Amino acid sequence: MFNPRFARFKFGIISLFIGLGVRLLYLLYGCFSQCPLKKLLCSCPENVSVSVPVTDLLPTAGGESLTCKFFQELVNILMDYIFKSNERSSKILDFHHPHQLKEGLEGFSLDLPDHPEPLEQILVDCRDTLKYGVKTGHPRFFNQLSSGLDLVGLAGQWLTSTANTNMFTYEVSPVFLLMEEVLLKKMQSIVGWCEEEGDGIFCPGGAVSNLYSLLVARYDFYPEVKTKGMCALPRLALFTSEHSHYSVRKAAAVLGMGSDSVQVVPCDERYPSVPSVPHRSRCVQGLVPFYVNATAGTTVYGAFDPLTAIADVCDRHKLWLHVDAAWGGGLLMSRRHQGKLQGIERASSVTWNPHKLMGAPLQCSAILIKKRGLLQECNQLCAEYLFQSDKHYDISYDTGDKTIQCGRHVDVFKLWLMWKAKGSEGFGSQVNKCLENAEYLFKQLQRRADFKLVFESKPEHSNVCFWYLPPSLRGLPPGPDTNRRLHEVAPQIKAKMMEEGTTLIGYQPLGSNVNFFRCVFSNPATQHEDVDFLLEEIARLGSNL
Ligand code: ABU
Repeated sequence: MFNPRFARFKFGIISLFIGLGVRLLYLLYGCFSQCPLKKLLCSCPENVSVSVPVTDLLPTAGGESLTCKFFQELVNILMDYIFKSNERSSKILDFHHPHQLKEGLEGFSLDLPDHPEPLEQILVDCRDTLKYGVKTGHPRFFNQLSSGLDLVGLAGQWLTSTANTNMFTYEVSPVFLLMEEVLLKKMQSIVGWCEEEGDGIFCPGGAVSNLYSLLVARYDFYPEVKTKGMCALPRLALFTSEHSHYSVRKAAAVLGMGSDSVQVVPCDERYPSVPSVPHRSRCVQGLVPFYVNATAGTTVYGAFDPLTAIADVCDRHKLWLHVDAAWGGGLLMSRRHQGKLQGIERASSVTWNPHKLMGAPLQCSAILIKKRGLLQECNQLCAEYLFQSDKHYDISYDTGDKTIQCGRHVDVFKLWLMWKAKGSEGFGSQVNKCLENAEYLFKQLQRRADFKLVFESKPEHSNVCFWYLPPSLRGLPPGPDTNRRLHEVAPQIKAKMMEEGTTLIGYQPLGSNVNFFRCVFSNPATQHEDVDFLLEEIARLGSNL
């Protein structure tokens, strides 16, 4: 029924918001017209042509105007991409098969020329590279644990590339190394370690972080391994759940223990059965147990291993406890969800990837080691051309010898800058939003007859796993034949999805579960309307299967 008082009230509220919006735009314009970026862009000459060779850029004398123009054009290309990534109607990908990209498309050629191409062509190459790539920042990209495009993080990444330095010594990375120390201390305190505890390093991805944990754990028990190798050690055993990340097995193989040294702890639906984690004093098939990996946020199900119970077993049997919180670590930023990692403070090492749930641009992954000094002892070789002991500053900041790398990318600045821009609270809200989206999807799936959840209980993380049931499979009795047909549904829908490029989601089989979709939320740009779109799109693409 029409209520004139309510209508006047609504009109008043709408007018207020429009008024505020106009003022805000005016204010932003005012700020922009004063801002250094505007001044820089406006100082770039308009009449400079980029149809010249790259050799005319700086450091060629007088190359300032052209350099400025080149970057202005590049910024335009990047801005166009960023705007498109945020437009729901734009495609996430313009899919082509590898042979098509290799053959070349509309002037875009991967071949490397003998003669220089003009800057104009270089800019076209930049644009085309983005055109045929995947917009992982699109609100409807659900394919990977890392998604979204944090603009402050992007600014940080750009600054890092501009600085173009190496993280091995303080003499070439003074500010970045101190930022790394600040970040590691902050993350260690969030994990729950005390002031005197904690060491770590940022390294290239969660798999490498996990490899570090195994490397350092082995060194802690058997320091002779560094010089004598595996032949000086008993055959070792390590433990990890069947749903843990494959990098644990890979690390065992890389480190010469062999992937057979990994004892896979079976899972009861989502969780490992703790009692089967072993005793260090007792050999398991002739192997000596020394290390347990517990996962905080499994890759597919987003499940949290029972950390406290596993820590009890590790304490009792003096085993190294590593927590792979590559995916789940972000939940520590949320007061609402951090309790799911109860017990992580008892870990001897932790993997935590801010490039996943915290949205830092790829890549940004930390290995945190509780015992200080171990990383350095384990890895240092004191190459004198880099790590001279007679430098005039505090050489403990030459942290490069802690790593297994020599050259190391600056992965910290973007995270440090994002932390400044959001504060810890901002990260907390971002994480909460991702998990709220997961809960929303879960509720939608509960209501629909054309989808089936893999787990009936509420998701712990932002992973939601489900099957789509096409009309031809609805109502069929469960059994091997139905399963065989269901197994083919997700790949067929995914193929169509990639061809159409409207959204993107991953699928996989796991254990006895045939191919199912895994939706993950880590992009704060995603809204409920995108979740609704995803379900409608899967139903549309699968309607005739
Ligand atoms: N464990 C690396 C990330 C895998 C994923 O995005 O699904």
